[in-house]
Amino acid sequence: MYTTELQKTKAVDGIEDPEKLAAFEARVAADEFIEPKDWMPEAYRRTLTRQISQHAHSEIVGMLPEGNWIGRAPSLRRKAILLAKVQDEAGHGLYLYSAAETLGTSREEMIEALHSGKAKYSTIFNYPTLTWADMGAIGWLVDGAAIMNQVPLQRTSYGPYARAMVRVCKEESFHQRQGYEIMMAMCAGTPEQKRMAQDALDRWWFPSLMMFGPPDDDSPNTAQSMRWRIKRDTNDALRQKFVDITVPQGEAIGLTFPDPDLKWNEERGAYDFGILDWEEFYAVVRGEGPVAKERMKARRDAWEEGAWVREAADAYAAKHAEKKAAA
Ligand code: BYC
Repeated sequence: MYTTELQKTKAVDGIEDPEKLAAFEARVAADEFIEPKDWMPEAYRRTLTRQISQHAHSEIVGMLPEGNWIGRAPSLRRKAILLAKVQDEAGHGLYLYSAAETLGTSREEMIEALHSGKAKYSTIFNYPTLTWADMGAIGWLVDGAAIMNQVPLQRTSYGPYARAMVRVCKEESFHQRQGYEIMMAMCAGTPEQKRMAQDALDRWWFPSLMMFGPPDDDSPNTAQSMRWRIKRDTNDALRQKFVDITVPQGEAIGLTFPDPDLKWNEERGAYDFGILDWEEFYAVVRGEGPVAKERMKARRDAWEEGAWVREAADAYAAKHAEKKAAA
C-alpha cells in the first residue's frame, strides 16, 4: 500500500486501458469529483489510500500528546475545551478511515499497517509535550498548519476525501483559535507564563514547518498528485503561506521566532526563512522521533485493550443477523 508498492503500480499503469485513462484524466482536469464506484487508475487508488490512511493515522496518534494533558488542564474551562478538541480528532480519524475504506482497503488492514510500522503518520506527533504552553503551541501551530494543508483538500479530486475535509476544516479552525487563545493568555500573564509560551514556540516552530513534507524538489509524490488534483498546492507553497500568516500572529503577542534568517522580503511580498533540518525530518519519518516508541506502544495497547469492544459489537451484530434470518 505504501511507496515501494506504489512504484510497482506506476509501472502497471502502462497496461491501464488508454481510453479509460484518458476519460479519467479529462474528468479530473474538468474538476469533476471521482466517486468510489467510478473507474480509476490503480496508482490513483493506491496513492489516495496511502495519503488518506496516513492522514487518518495522524489524527488518531495526534490525540495522544494532548490527551496526556486533559487531567492536568489548569481549569475546568480549559479541561472541557481540550476534551472536546481531542474528541474531534477521534471523529476526524473516523471520517478519514471511512473515506479510505471506500477505496477497497479494510480498516483492519490500515490499522495493522500503522501498528507494524509500515504506514507513516505525521512527524509532528513524535515530539513530547512538556508544559501546558505546549497545548497552546499545538493548537496554534500544528492545527494552524493542518488547516493550511487541508483547506485546499476540500477541492481534492476524490469525492469522499473532499467532503470529509469540509467538516474537519471547520473543527480545525476552532482548534487553531483555542490554541492561539492559550498563547495570548500566557503572553499576557506572569513572566514565567510568558517564558513558557516562548519556550513552546521555540520547540514547536521547526517541527510544525516540517509537517508540510519535504521540499518540492525532494518530494517524490507531488508531481503526480498535483496532476491528479489529489494535492492542490505543493509542500513548499503551503509552508510559505503558513509562515506568512503565522509570524505576524506571534509578533502581535510579543513572541519571537527561533529563526535568525526569518525576515520580511519586500520584493517577494513574503517572509524568507532558514533551511530546515531535513536530516531530523527523515530520522523522525524513519521512526526515530523523541517519543515515537511511546506513541506506538500507546496505540497498540489501546487496540489490544479495546478487543472486548470489537468482540461485543461482532456478537451483537451476529445475534441481530440470526434474529432477522429467523423472522
Ligand atoms: N510526516 O512526496 P511527499 C493534524 C512522507 S493531522 C510523516 O511530499 P505526499 C492533527 C510522505 O508520506 C495532520 N511523513 O508525500 C491531528 C512520503 O512517504 P510515502 C496530518 C511525511 O504524500 C491531531 C514521503 O514523506 N495531515 O493536523 O505527496 C491533532 C515523501 O513526501 C510527512 C495530513 O496527513 C510528515 N510530515 O505529501 C492536531 C494531510 N511529510 O507515503 C492536529 C494529508 C511527508 O510515499 N496529507 N511525509 O512512503 C498530505 O497533504 C500529504 O500526504 C503530505 C505529504 C503533504 C503530508
